[in-house]
Amino acid sequence: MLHLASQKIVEAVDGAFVTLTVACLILMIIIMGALVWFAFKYHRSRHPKPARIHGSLKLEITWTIIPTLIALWMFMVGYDGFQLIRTVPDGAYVVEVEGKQWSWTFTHPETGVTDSTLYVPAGRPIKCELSSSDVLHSLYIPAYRVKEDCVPGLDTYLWFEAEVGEYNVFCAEFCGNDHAKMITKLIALPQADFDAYLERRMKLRFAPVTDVTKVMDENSDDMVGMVGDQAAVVALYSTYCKSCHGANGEGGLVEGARSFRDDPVAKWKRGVTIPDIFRTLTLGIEGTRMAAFDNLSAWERFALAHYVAGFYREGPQRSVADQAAYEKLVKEYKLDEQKSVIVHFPIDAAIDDLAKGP
Ligand code: HEC
Ligand SMILES: [Cu+2]
Repeated sequence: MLHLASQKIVEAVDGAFVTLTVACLILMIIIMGALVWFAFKYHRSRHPKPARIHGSLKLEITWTIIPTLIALWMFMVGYDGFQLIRTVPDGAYVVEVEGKQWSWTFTHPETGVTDSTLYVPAGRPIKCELSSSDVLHSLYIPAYRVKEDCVPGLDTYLWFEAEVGEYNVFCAEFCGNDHAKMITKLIALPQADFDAYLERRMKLRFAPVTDVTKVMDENSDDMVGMVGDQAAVVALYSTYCKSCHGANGEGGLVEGARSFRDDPVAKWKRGVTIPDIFRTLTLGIEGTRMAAFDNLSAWERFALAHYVAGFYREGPQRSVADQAAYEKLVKEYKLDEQKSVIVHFPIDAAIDDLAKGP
């Protein structure tokens, strides 16, 4: 086992937990024991005439001082660990974490890479800077015994250090509908693999959208029309869309959430071509719970648009239709002229376009 700086946190938290549980157990035995013993000893059959007691200074001082000392000792037991948890070691790798109904976004500020899975370099302190764009959330990584609230308008943080491996990440703020669904993974990689991960993500993020067709064509043996890495797309969908639209696009998990299996022509507000869905994802639908997903890269939105369209369109004609829709998207937004940074997607043009109506 690696020697991790944050192993001390694990030991302190577990130590405090066990110590306090044992202390409470002992106190419970003493108190409940006395209760039962007195009930027996002073039962009316044995002790028919109750005594009137008017205070006892000695006793009162004793039962004030002893519990105060116990409480102070409990504070010290917790405080040791608390200090470790609050003190981030120098040179920690920073990840920005945003909680949003109902998913996590992890941003690596040096590279601008964002992901819904928390990738970190192993064996190095990681500082998570927490924020929330709507309600309270709480980032919880049980394996490393760290948990901290994300509070809108307040900067909070936590730190840990991970061994190579995969761990659960939860939202522990159980005061609303779907925090329990904000489940993702912490994946700690050796530094070299982590660097490769960042590079891969940067390529995706800053790739011109036209590169996606290449990926599409290369992988198109049988799976014509699916964009890039299907597992990645499914993971994106599970993270950002499933909680409202359902694992199979059946919809209805929150009120009004569109079923992607509906007859599209009759029911969809914004139309069902890839550019239509792409626009829905970029702008959201005002006044509904369908938010803008402009925190996702254009590639991610594009891939999701394909995936969503795939729920109602099956068969080989799909690729043809998608190809045509894709050409339209590229033309409409001049995506082929955009050398790299997709974040500069011409959103104004899209808004003007929408204002014109269907
Ligand atoms: C918080 C719940 C929620 C989440 C998460 C969510 N949606 Fe929606 N979505 C809705 C609701 C509600 C509507 C219906 C809005 C309306 O038209 O009234 C909708 C509508 C849509 C529509 C149809 C728009 C139209 O033309 O009628 C598409 C496409 C869509 N969502 C895609 C997605 C994708 C892709 C994701 C994941 C990136 C996603 N949604 C995440 C709630 C959600
Ligand atoms: Cu939450």
